[in-house]
Amino acid sequence: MSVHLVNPSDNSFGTAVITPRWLFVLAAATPRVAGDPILVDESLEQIVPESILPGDIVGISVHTGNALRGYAVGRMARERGAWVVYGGIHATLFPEEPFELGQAHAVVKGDGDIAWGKAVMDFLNGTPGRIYEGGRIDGSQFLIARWDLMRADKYMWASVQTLRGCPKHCSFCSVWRTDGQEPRQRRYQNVIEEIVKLRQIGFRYIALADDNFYPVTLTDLRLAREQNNVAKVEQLTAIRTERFLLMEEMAKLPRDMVFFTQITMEAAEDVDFLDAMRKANIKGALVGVEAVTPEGLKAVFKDWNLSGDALTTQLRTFKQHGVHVLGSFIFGLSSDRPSTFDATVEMALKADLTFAQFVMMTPFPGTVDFARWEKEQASAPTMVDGVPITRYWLIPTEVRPKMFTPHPTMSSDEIRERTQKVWDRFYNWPAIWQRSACTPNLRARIAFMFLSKLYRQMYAGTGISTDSARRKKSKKWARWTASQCKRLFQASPMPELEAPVWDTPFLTPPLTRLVPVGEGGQAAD
Ligand code: B12
Ligand code: SF4
Repeated sequence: MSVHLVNPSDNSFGTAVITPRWLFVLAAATPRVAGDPILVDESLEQIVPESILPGDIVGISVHTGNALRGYAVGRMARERGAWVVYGGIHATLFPEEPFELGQAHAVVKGDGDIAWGKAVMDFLNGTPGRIYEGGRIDGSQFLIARWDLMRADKYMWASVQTLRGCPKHCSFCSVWRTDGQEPRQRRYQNVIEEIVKLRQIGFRYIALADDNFYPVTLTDLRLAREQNNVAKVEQLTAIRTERFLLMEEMAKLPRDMVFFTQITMEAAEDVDFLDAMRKANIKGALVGVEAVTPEGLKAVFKDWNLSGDALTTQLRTFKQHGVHVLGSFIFGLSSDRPSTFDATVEMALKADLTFAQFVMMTPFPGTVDFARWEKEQASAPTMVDGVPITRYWLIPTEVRPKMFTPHPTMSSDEIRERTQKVWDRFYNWPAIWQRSACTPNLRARIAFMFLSKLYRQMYAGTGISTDSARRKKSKKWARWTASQCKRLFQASPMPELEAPVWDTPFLTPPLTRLVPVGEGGQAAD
């Protein structure tokens, strides 16, 4: 009997940019009695059906974008006699769907760090459950991933999580609903130990796969103080202190390490935090700008973001403190007009952003936007290929519309074309050349230019283009560039690197006691 963990994807590139962290975390959660799991990342290559034998256990992770492929993998696995278990954000939000369409035996909702071990043991003991409630576990229980099972030559960046959850409540985002508004922070010692393991095997580029690396703002603290809410002040201060402790330890890691994370714009008001990030080698962050107008920000419940000149100044502050910004913008908001596209790209260029992404409004399940849209569609649902549009992830990709919610003044073709032009303008060669001046030498400058083009192809060329010839060409180009870029990220292993010896008594979370494992079974390292 073998355990397989499958990350489904229709697009296999042979190389991937970032490791899908869940694979390596669930590998750590797999009871030892079941042996080392076989990890299949379909963004590298498709699963080989013959590798699955009767009695095997197949764990499949689905987010909304890959659910259809995930269900195909599950049906195939069940036909071959395996036990099929689903998990991930989409299965958490729609736990019945994998039973209806993916031949599931069971679904794990929420965090898998503990629940997966229980599910595997139940299947091994012949007493399978149907729904496992993984819940939202405490940060101290997050597992250290099994990086020893990774094919290190296949990825450019590894991913380590330092916290889950986000106190904000943006209308297009499901994180605050699924992962909670209470930041669940991991012990910094665990984070450092994991990073050290990655550097030992030759990874120096690491994405901190957090929802929001800056969970406590100066405004939060001020308001709690003004309200004389002592407990709140203490709680916020503890979270903030732990952030700084983590960054202090990161600053002691080899200087060639490069970290990237996701953060809210308010961090620009907290220069101590930005300086600590720079010292910790967190060289870049995705900042959700979303919209450049006050109306657009209001529409996405993000009116705490700035607009106009104040926005440009705030974004520039990151770079002034050594943190490059990947600005993220959304097009297709009801307040957008044709002029919004030019205004956005002009602001992105003026604000000195190192990278930018321009995504089209997508109502993801679990969000306020989705709930509103589903309600609107309830009485007379639009159907595509026999599927209600509010279940768009079940529409075959060839006929799936690129935009789902109608815009009051622009057609979706117009929005798509204008979005494409914005990408073209931000990533034209002269603009990239100018931005590449931030690199230390010519070699790095050329690498920067290739990376910019790769990013543009991976995110824009394939996603928003309707022309299939153009899509095919950009995929081919992206695949070639990805294989070239991979080399830029490889570093010599440092097997001699040691994790710090902690001054304060520190215990690895008592995982073996938390996971109900069978005889001889163990949850993690
Ligand atoms: C880091 C990250 C990225 C990174 C890295 C992606 C990668 N290769 O891993 C980047 C920046 C590249 C990215 C891109 C995108 N992302 Co993203 N991303 C995240 C983020 C912040 C963390 C993911 C992560 O690594 N978590 C750490 C692991 C350990 O947690 P986990 O995946 O949740 O897995 C746990 C449980 O879910 C469960 N579990 C998961 N799978 C399984 C399987 C089984 C069998 C079991 C038992 C349990 C189980 O157990 C795990 C451990 O507890 C999440 C937010 C979030 N809170 O999930 C968004 C998130 C997943 N992303 C999202 C989106 C929309 C995207 C993009 C489409 C954005 C865009 N417009 O381009 C792209 C799509 C990329 C793609 N094709 O997959 C949405 C997905 C919404 C949805 N309903 O599907 C999320 C939830 C954020 C949001 N704003 O709502 N993303
Ligand atoms: S978009 Fe970012 S800031 Fe908004 S709720 Fe989601 S994770 Fe938090």
